Amino acid sequence: MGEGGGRRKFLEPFRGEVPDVPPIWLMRQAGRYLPEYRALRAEAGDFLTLCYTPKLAAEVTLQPIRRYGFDAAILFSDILVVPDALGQAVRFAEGEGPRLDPIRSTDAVGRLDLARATAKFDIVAETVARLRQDLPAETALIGFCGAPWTVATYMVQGQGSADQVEARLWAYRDPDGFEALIALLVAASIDYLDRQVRAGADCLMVFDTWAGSLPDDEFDRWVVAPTRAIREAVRDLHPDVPIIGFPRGAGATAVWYVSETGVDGIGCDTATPPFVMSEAFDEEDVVVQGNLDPLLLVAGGDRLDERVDEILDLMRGKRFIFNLGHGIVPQTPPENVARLVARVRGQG
Ligand code: 1CP
Repeated sequence: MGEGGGRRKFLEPFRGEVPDVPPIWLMRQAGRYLPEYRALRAEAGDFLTLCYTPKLAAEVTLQPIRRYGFDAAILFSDILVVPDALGQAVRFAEGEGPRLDPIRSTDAVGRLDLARATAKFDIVAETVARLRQDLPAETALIGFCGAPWTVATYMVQGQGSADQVEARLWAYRDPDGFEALIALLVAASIDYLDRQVRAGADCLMVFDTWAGSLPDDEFDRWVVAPTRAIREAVRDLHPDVPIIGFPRGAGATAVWYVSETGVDGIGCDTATPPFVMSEAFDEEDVVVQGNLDPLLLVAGGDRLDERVDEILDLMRGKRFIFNLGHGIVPQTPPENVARLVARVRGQG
């Protein structure tokens, strides 16, 4: 943990404290809803160039901190940096989302290379190091990776998909072959997260956006087991650095996910009712984070205030971090974000 870590409000819930006002940050708090992001993105041209240029990636990370003073900054990068670094070229076509040449065999997994990935991981670590210098001392810095299952869904499908069919079928038809891909991603994620912490990240988050597409037995093998392996390895290396898991769509299985993986924080998605969020994890030693609907942040107005108050009331007295239930969407009016932050802090 970086110097000054003791003063970071964001970390208090992980130390067993319950601040009167919960810490707040938002998933995708840097991004297209901010005019200053769009300007910098146009300058960088390609999205991955932005991710691999420490000066620019650090600047994008800082933009929402300057505007809103969030309690945590999240490294600006993407979960698909890992497959790109491993040698499966990733392209971000304008307005289309990511494109990759699909990997569907053990041979193709064998052509990926963790040793060569570290050069690109180090570029990201350089962004983290810059940020730790440039961020206000009271702002925590969150590093992250995609969970092996979610990253694999993009690697196997070759793009984003609604139902992750290709990865799910490969996992059923050839579990040992698919396991080779997951094992490589576990090793790569551990190495990547370790470099981020050594460069100055105070907390880590593992995004499992597509955890909810798996039935329980497959969930255990492809979501829980890899996340536990990452959690254990990173805890051995950095016992004081908390990890937040985000098994989006896990529903009632989220409690099982917490107890089996040992994550220190649980990100609740939009579909989790706040009264469940406030009680379901009472038996677990875990900080709860969530879960305002990102579209309510687009709509704004009284409904936004009412829902924020409802979540705050239900989570009072808990170890809680205010966040959305999924990332900010591009059409979000920046002034609604300011309104949300003020409301959570009792200033609006
Ligand atoms: O055109 C642009 O400017 C790119 C849009 C964009 C941005 C702003 C992408 C492409 N990635 C990001 C940043 C990003 N992605 C962050 C930065 C930190 C932050 O402010 O939160 C993080 C943490 C992510 C993580 C990420 N990328 C996830 C997991 C979280 C989630 O939102 O579910 C996933 C699934 C991705 C893949 C991805 N990257 C980008 C897009 C458009 C997508 C989704 C593709 C799809 O499923 O179709």
